[in-house]
Amino acid sequence: MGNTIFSKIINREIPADIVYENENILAFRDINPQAPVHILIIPKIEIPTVRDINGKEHGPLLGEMIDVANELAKKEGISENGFRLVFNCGKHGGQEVYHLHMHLLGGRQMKWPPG
Ligand code: DGP
Repeated sequence: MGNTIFSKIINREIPADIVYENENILAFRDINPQAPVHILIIPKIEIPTVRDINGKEHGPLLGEMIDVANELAKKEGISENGFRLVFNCGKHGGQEVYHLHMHLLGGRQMKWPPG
């Protein structure tokens, strides 16, 4: 089961710096960090993109992903100054890995608009 590099991380087939895990969610540090704190929060079930999300079905899971982001932001000391949560979706969204993931970025001033 699992076609992406993130499935391999979930299955411990390749290593990652895992910072959080429960039965539904895994969080680990991005291999190519774009900020002092850059963590990827992923569901363990395979959902390729935001396009595949159905609010009714996946709402609780997405809520849990945000709870994890808030918990990790506090733990990493970036909650008070703020942070950014990003889902890249598809080609124009800049998505590289087709296993749903939320980027938690913080520890520096973010710019807008994004590149
Ligand atoms: P996106 O462009 O939204 O699909 O972001 C994918 C992110 O995944 C990108 O920031 C780099 C990260 N990444 C890719 N491969 C690995 C890996 O093997 N390990 C870790 N920790 N991160 C990875």
